[in-house]
Amino acid sequence: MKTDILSLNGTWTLSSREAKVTCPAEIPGDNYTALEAAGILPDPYYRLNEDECQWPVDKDWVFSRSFDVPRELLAHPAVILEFTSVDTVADIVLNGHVIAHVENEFRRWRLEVKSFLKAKGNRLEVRIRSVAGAIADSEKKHPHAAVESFGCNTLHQIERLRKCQCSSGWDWGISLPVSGIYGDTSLFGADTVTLDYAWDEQRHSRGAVRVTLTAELRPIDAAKAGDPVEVAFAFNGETKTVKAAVPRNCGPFTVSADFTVRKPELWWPNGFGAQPLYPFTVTADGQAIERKIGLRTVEIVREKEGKGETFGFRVNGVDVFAKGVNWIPCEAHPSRRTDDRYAHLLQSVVDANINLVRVWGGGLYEHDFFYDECDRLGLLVWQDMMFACGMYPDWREFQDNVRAEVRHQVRRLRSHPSIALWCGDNELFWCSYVTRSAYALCDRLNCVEKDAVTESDSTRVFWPSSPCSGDRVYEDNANPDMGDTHLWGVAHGDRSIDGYLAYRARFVSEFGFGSLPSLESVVTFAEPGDFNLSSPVMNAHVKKPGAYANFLAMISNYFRMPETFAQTVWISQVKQAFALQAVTENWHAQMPYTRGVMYWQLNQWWPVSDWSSIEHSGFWKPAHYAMRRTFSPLSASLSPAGKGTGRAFRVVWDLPAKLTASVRVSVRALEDGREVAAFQTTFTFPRAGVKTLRLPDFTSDAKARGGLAANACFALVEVNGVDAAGRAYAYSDAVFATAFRDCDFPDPGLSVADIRAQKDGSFDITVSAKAPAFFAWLDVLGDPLGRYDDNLVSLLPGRRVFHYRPGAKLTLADLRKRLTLSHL
Ligand code: BMA
Repeated sequence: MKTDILSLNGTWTLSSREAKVTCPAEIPGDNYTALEAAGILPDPYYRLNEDECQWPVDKDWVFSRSFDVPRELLAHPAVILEFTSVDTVADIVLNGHVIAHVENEFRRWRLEVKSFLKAKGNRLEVRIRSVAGAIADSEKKHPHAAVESFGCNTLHQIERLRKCQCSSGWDWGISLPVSGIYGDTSLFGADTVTLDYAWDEQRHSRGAVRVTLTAELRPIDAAKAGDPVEVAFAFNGETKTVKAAVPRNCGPFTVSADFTVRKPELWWPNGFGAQPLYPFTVTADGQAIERKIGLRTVEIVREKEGKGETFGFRVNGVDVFAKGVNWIPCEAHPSRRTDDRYAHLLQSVVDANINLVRVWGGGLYEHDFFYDECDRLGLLVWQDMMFACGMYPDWREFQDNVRAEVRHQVRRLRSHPSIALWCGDNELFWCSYVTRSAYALCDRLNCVEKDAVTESDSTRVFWPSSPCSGDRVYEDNANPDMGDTHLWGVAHGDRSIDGYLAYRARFVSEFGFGSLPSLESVVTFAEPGDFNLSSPVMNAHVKKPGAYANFLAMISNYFRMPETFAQTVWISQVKQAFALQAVTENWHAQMPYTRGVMYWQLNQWWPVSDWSSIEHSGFWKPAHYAMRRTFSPLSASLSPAGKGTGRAFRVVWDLPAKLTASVRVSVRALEDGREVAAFQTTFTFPRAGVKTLRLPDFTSDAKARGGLAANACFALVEVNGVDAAGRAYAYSDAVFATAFRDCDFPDPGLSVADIRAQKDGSFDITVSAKAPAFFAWLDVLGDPLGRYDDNLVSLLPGRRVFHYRPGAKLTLADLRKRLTLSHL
């Protein structure tokens, strides 16, 4: 918030002399969005259009506009031109003067421009070097640099540019190497200083939190040492004004004020309590920064244990099992990264009982709104620095550029209570493990980052890389006994999940299973003639080489082969849900050895076959419902606990409260669901923990199956619990003695018995089954944002009511027409 400010957002002109193109461009925004809106580029997501949309990468682009400046603004001793983000290598030209050369999408630029301004008819140009040209310029300047991409980008050596690394494609990403101007662009006035950053630091003691608020200020060029500056801090009903002066070196300086919050209401992660936020405002020189902080402590606990050490999150002194997900940028077009999209995705994260989101290092330091939502919703954030899967340059200017970027981003974000940890990168240690010669290079970059992070925020841990085993440990970063681990053996190679079930790790920060997008997404980019896995269009919409073969191999290992394209889509989604759930619940049940599981990945950046649990349209794949069930505070692991132990059911309770639980396991006939054997027990969890139940093993013991063949039965596991405050928790799922492909499933005769419209626009849908149904799935076509209270469930013969909340208004008649039911 600034008193004298002129927004320069709005309609600019985009042009390229080489491409002979001129068209309007909305700023904040990017060249692709503008070119598509002008009909110059086709929709790059459709069929094979990606290929036709690569030429802008070779062109230089100019964004320009004219503007007048109000007299009051020009009356200030300094007028600052602010760019939140310019992507990437560009000259900023004001009224014909090159006022800055910029080379980093992730830095903010504040330029003093008063001497170049006039009251009327100013012309501002941002001349952006073509993405390919900028890489080539760098190669010419530093021809011997050991820069390397490990397989994901279409633009060789994009690592030379400080730009969103997945913008030229990834193993799930379309190549859309955008150029643009993002965030707000404005002019504002300053008399002595600019107010650059504001943050808090907290000291917790019994019954009180001491909060120190700090402002970082930068004197304008005309300021002199000793010039007075007044900074006002308003927090918790008090305002404190601090008188300061421009320091002798006229460089940036900080001013602080202390406050005490008595009887603090603490901020908790999702599931552990509320998220009270305390607003503060810092004002200086007519400029203000407003933030909302949460009172909490957060630690990364690493204690010697066995062969290695623990790795886990502790918030307000309470251990939090991290139920996490990896986040990639939510759209390939920067202009379409809207608040609505963020809000939907993050609410979906919370609704799936997730408490940790990792902002992955190949994407972006996210928009402010993203972190505001995480604060509001109780999502811890694992924040990578933006480096991924490559070897990065180490020449001096590059390092300086990185240092400035990290300083900016950490200062910008550090007041968010959600941010729990800063991490150096994605898989750089891992990649340098592949080519050992890269250790030194990787180390130099990591040290620059570490210095910049710790200098900017001493309250949080800097975790060097994901995955890694600790500070500067380059050789041993796949160690299951230390640090975090990425596990990709199954999804990228094998076809069985058994390897994962037998694996134990401290903290699994990446693993995943892929699927096709739903047919409703497929039809947005493909025509019926393309509906074949090896068609050019379907191949263009999967980026991981061999992914479809992997899907089919895994399907054939667990399920019967699908016969139609539509069935292939559906079974690929079911196998993703099944595999994610089986593996995650197993690791969850290894608590507290394992203290976190973050699956790859939440969202999509365009419609594609990948590992996401939510589609580009916002649609929850079956996997998202499965993960919601898996991540419920009371859950069960239905997989074997380890070799030679027979089938052990483990019940998991991951909240700190006391809980009384009851478990009922009934073995039933597949043909009609009749019960042939049952086991029941009740016990108490004094606190979070895992209870292993040794049951008669129905997989190997025919008696435990009431004499039924192994492929003719299933077990229904029902877990219920009540905590000390009387809150009820429930979990139920089915488990099989053989692979699904070995079973002859009866036709469950699923039908909709009744639909009742509710006053609030939602519906109660009664589904009836004649025989047991597995992976029963409700889907209202044309409503990607619709939500069900539960989905992808096992049904016994009889009726069950599902609550459905449409994403957009829907009549009962429409619902009847569009509701579909599926099952295995
Ligand atoms: C991990 C990620 C991404 C990648 C994903 C799937 O390595 O960090 O780089 O998209 O695996 O391969």
